[in-house]
Amino acid sequence: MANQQLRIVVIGAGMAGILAGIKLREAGVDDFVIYEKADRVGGTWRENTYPGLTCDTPSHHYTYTFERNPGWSSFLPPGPEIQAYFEDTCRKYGVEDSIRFNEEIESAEYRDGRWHLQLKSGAQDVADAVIAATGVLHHPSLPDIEGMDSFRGALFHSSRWDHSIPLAGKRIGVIGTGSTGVQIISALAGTAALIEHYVRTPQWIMPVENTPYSEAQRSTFRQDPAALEEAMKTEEYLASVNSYTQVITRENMAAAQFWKDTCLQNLEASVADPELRERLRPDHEPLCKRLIFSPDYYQAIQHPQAALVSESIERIEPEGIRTRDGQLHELDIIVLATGFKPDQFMRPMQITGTNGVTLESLWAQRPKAYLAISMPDFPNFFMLNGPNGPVGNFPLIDIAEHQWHYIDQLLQKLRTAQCSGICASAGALARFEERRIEAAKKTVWFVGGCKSWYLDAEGIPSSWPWDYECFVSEMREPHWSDYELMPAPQREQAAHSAT
Ligand code: N01
Repeated sequence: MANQQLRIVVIGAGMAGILAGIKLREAGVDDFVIYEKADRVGGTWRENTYPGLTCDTPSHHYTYTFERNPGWSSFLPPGPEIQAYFEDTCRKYGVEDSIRFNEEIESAEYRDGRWHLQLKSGAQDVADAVIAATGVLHHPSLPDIEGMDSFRGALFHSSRWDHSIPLAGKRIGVIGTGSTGVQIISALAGTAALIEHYVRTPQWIMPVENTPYSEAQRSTFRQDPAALEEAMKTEEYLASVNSYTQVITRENMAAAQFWKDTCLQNLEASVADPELRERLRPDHEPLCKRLIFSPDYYQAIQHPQAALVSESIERIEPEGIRTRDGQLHELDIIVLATGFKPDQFMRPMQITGTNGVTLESLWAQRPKAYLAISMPDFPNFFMLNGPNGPVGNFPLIDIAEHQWHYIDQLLQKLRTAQCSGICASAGALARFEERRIEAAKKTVWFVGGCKSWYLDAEGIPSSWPWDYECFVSEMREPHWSDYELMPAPQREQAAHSAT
């Protein structure tokens, strides 16, 4: 079948956008561009620069499968090393030349069989297909605390860290007990004159050894990629992901007990003061919120210059935080480690599909996409890490690679001119949503009854509610009967670069 040259636009140059660039290049697609609103690649790893930033996926598993990194300094990869890895990989695979930095897409409209894109800079582009790789947890969620504007010191969200402010000798308050807040406390205890952790909901903390890799190990990994793969096998990471998922889907209560016992032992063995221990003890089921992996949080919070504040926040005043018991906690810096809005995806872009259907109307109730990838009325618009994917469950790079394998098969239909447009049918999305919501209501995120970023506005968990095998199997090959194919048009191939 004839191979049709497609013009493809990728949105975002984070982990998933870079992957798309590498894979498009590998497939011989030359006519593509990646629009990136910032001035550098890296997505979440570019935006988050807070002290202690670390990924809790073992470092050797936090790479593309085709580009391992023998040089990680430790078992858990530090944020700056991850950022450097993406920058290096992007350069190595020649993707950087295809990225237009400081270009934000304002709107995308499907008209006359193609996507018409309007950029904030005033430039325009026209594409046969769009790949949205815009990330998930990137729009900061700011708390609604009275008096926040009145604070005289520095106040910022964890993903907008102000590095112009020295930390040594300062009194710092950190609000939030997710992975971010815990990592910041661990990094700053002992550096700051005082670090206070404002904990509304104590979290389960899974112990993890963050062992450094020696120069000898790194050298072995460099010289012998098989040794690296072998070392990865011994980490049994996939088994751990499977066990974790079985707790989420509540298929294996023995696994749930294992995770709970391990976290409990960590608490009992690490925190000496019984009163502090009780204030750190969670009252919800483990994994109901995103589990926290930390080698040193309990040690950090017991540092003489650290304090756990369990009293809830009344308001923020010019001098600091006033808690409900009337106490004023005088502070120089307040960090809002209060998480992200998980329902934004490529918004605030205005996206309009066929027959004037807008993304806002499709997502009026909640963000949704067939298998997290495709939406009816949005032909040739595909998402990496779109809504209802396994974000927070499985390693994100692995997810994106599987999703690319799937998307590539959809693109292949276009490349071989079997159709001019392809998207999931309305029926397929409705059936998928029904199945997904039914499964979501059986997960620990729902049954456990706690509040977390996994839940949508109606309290339904939004992440993939099935196990890893199910995800991998769904990504192997599209069920073509779930797709609508628009007939291939007889149209001229024009040159379509941004103007
Ligand atoms: O955010 P979160 P995060 N007053 O939403 C609290 C990924 N990540 O940035 O639980 C007081 O988890 C809120 O309290 P509560 C990872 O997937 C990964 O930490 O609602 N507190 C909660 O404690 C993670 O799950 C890595 O009672 C308020 C916290 O803020 C996701 O990002 C590293 C409040 C928000 O926790 C998000 O993590 C870092 C208020 N008004 C992050 N409002 C890796 O290692 C909110 N809170 C890969």
